[in-house]
Amino acid sequence: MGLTRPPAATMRAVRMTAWGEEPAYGTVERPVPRGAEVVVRVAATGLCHSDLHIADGPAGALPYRLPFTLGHEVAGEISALGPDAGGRTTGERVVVYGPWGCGECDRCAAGRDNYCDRRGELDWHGAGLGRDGGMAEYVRVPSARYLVPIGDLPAEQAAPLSDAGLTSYHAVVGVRGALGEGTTAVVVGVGGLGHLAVQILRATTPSRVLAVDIRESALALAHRSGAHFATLAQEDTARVLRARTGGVGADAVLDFAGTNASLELATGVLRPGGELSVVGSGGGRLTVRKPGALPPGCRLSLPFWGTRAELAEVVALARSGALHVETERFPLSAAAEAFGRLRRGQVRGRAVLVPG
Ligand code: FEH
Ligand code: ZN
Ligand code: ZN
Repeated sequence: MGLTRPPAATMRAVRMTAWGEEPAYGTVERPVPRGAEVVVRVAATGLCHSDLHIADGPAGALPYRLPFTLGHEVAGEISALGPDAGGRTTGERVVVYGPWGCGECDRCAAGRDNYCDRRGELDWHGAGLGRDGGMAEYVRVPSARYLVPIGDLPAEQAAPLSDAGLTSYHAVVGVRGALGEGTTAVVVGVGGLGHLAVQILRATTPSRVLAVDIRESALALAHRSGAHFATLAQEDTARVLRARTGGVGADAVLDFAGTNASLELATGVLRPGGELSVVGSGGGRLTVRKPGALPPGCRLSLPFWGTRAELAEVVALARSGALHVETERFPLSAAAEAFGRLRRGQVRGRAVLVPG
């Protein structure tokens, strides 16, 4: 009698199965690691606006092939190691570095997979981005180099560090040269990323931190996160903020909205020689012209996610107690509710999905 293979183990997952349709909560085969791969048992996965862009985007907008599991902001513990995945142990608690690159170019070799030179050739961009991600009970990671130990950090705190935390940290690192003693940083948008940026600025620079948002609830979050001043975005906000800088303007503006309104505000607040970091993907437009509205000597950056080394630095900040992520917890099975709440701007801080 022929040997029969035992039935494959299964798991629950939130998957993109058709473009323009709500992701489906269903059952798929549980991943098994091959070669240098590592399987992580997921404890928490953050929900990002990019997940909405993927879920709501039309066919052809992204190079990804269906179906795949969403979730690019993942924490859990190592549950299985491929035969070539040396140096790690099962049970180790980790956060997953999400922007997987080609793994061969100079950028990937340097741990800057977020700026992989071959990104344009790939039909995926990382965990939950065309490859199966962590909105599931298990996730298969291509290599242990994408895993950062989190020690005893709660998974619900650790997961958002891999995207919201890392993206905010990378943006602050990019402008930190302008943020010495006596300077001012402005954070536009105090949501899942912005509230962490406020904390990271307070923990890693001597700057005064001013925060702006369109929601009253976000102003309270800004204050809880350590902002020296927080105000609603209104007609005269640039004047109000500039007054808080003694009239010289902000040495750095980190725009987590990236809309026409936020970019206009940033332009009106920026100090000559200041840094504008456009982090949010709000589709806003900025005219770069000389002479023009932007002050002389200003520098513009469009940071994307962060590096593997920076993820370890963010985790270390969080483990030191310098970072607290405001989260709203949803069971994985309630992912559709979480997506809806995020779409309606009704999530305070970061939504986190928890399997089981
Ligand atoms: C991921 C993939 C593509 C675009 C933007 C993102 C961000 O969510 C990463 O922080
Ligand atoms: Zn994201
Ligand atoms: Zn690469």
